[in-house]
Amino acid sequence: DYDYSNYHAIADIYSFQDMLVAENPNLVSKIVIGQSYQGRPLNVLKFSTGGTNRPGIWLDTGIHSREWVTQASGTWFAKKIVTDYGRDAALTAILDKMDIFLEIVTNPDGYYYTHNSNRMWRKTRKPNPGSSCVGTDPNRNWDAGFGEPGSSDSPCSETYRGPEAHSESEVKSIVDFVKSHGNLKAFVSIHSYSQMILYPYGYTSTPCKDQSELVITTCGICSTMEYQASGTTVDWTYNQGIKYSYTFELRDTGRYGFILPANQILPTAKETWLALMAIMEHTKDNT
Ligand code: 0X9
Ligand code: ZN
Repeated sequence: DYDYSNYHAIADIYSFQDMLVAENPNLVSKIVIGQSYQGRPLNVLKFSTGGTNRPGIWLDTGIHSREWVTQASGTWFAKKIVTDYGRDAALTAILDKMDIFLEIVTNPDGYYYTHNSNRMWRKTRKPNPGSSCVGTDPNRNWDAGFGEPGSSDSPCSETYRGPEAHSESEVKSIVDFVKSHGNLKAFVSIHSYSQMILYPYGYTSTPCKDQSELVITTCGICSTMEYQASGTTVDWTYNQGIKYSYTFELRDTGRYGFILPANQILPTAKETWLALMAIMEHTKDNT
């Protein structure tokens, strides 16, 4: 049985996904939205109880590969959804109206690299012509304030934005999916660390037009910006018309940072699920 209280190699997470589909064929399917630079599949779990192109909720974890508590939490969310459907009234009501899409290993080449070479790797693993430095920051690569302050044009930077918007297959595959789906209503991109919920924008201090609604939905610990960051995922999804677009930053606030001890995985996943449920319910009630 899968051990949700420990960190896992990419092969384990991939087989977990296939098992979940095999055990819950009427609820879960696997969509391959593309492949990574090194050729790994970009797997998305689709949780759906029927219908055609129902309004959708997107969740992604691990776009920054070293943020291990996020992929681990994503795995737990997947199990939680199949456990709670038909048992928990709130989750059941969400899935009777909407589909949930969950990409757990959003940067698979980076995740593999964090297990086998450098635990602190953040970016993609695509080489940069003319530089010995590898990789692009997949949270600076989106076409939303791309190239503005809050990202770097240096391939050696941890926030290198890439040669152009959507240059990274791991990003472009989500872009293509979002556009072809056309009916996503919420989008939560999950990072660590700092324990915050962020809403658009990161690339400009101009408030987004839904700021007042985005704040009341969940907050507590919500804010915009944090620090300026351009080309981020949820600024792009918000500008695509997905109103409920949030970046989460999970545990902790810096004591362990990215190297969060495994005994904090379950508490992190459980507290994060409460915030996700609040956003998903609000989305359902306003869609
Ligand atoms: O800098 C990032 O990409 C995110 N933090 S992380 O430590 N996970 O890398 C935060 C981006 C959030 N957006 C804004 N700062 N507006
Ligand atoms: Zn991150």
